[in-house]
Amino acid sequence: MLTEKLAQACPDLCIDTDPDVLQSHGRDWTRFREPQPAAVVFPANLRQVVKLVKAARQLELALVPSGGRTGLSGGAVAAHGEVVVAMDRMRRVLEFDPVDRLLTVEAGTVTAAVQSFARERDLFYPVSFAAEGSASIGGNIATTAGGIRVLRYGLTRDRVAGLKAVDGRGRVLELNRGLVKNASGYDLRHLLIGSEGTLAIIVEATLRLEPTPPPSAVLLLGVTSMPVILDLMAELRKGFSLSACEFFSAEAMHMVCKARALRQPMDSDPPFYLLVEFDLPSEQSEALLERAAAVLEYAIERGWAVDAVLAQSQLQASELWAYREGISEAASAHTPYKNDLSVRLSRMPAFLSALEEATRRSFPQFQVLWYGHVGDGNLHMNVLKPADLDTVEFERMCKELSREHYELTARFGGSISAEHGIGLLKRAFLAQARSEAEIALMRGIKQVFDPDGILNPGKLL
Ligand code: 2HG
Ligand code: ZN
Repeated sequence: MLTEKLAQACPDLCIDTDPDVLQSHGRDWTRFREPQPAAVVFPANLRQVVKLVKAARQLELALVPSGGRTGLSGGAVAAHGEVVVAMDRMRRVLEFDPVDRLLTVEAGTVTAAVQSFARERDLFYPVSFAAEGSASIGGNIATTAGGIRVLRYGLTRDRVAGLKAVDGRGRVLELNRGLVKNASGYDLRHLLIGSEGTLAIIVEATLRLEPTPPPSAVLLLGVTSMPVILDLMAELRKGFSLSACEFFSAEAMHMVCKARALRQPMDSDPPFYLLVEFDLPSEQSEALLERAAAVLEYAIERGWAVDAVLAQSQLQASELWAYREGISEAASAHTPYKNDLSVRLSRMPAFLSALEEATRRSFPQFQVLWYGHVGDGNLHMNVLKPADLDTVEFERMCKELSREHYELTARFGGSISAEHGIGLLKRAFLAQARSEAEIALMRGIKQVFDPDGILNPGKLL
């Protein structure tokens, strides 16, 4: 048996073949593929990862790197007898330097643990999203996770100052080493970021922390249509320093309220909601709150908004955030087919209505939840499975619909994955998103890093 040979080659590596562990670690949050790994291994350090990769190369074993398994594109799914490389035992903080504001952690470190570490030292790790309590830094880097604060702080890509990783030949790469400036040739760090475990196994990351932001307020606006969201945003950007800007539809609000037994925040039931977070430093708070009231009055006069709720305390703010952050989990009961699209902000309303029209025309029976990070042009379009439809048939229909959606995405100059990655589920559509020349280059790069194709085969490319 291959796993026995692996155990012989890596005697101090923890190898698990318990059926429950194969189930739990062989998948991510997607539910369209059944996990079927041969084994799950839990390396404890860099040396073990190197040994594992070298052994896998000899034994022709495919390796699937796995972090918090919260992915939404099947990037960490092992459905074909692969060996899952779970980073659960590699969660140490390795180094922190307050002068550089750099934190080096092992790849399995949970995102929320990085946030807490920073907070305890009066610093701030800005990458934040609903799954941050389980998602790992290695996984965040593999997909260049975005989340709710991209508007101000950028993506995970913008936080990574250094990487240590093991390529498909078992070579250790130490990339960029925390430098700000480094013009010494190709920046391989950026090739690994977003490569979904297909080029190397990320073992350590050096992350850039930020100063603690000033106090903030959260404003939830009930708005009358998608296009006016952009008008409202433009108006708000004139007078406020925004750190987040999210939108969601009434259907998404209804679903969260039902799933979490929450009351709707407004008496009215507007078709869309816009949630913004803005700095509210105490010395300016009175003036800023007056300004917020004036913007709201203006928005209501113009017919853009119908109502608003303002949260100033931490507790109130988290109550408003719960409406947005609960959507993905609430939708999961409906086996959603997820689309993670992005376009330039200015094109978002026309793009959304084109997607809506295509869906209505081809599959009028499908209900769609619309939500996303409107501040950075990222639209999460969740198509919900009708209760009486078989999952396999639903996926087939959604893939058919995706062809239309991705044609529209190309026409609007957008991307078929903003922050969740291509993984297994979107692989068939890569050619609709990237040119032949780009894909040929990607294949060439893959060949250089992983000549035997043992790292996450079948994902992305
Ligand atoms: C979010 O923004 C996540 O809530 C998940 O990226 C989106 O589940 C989704 O489609
Ligand atoms: Zn998102």
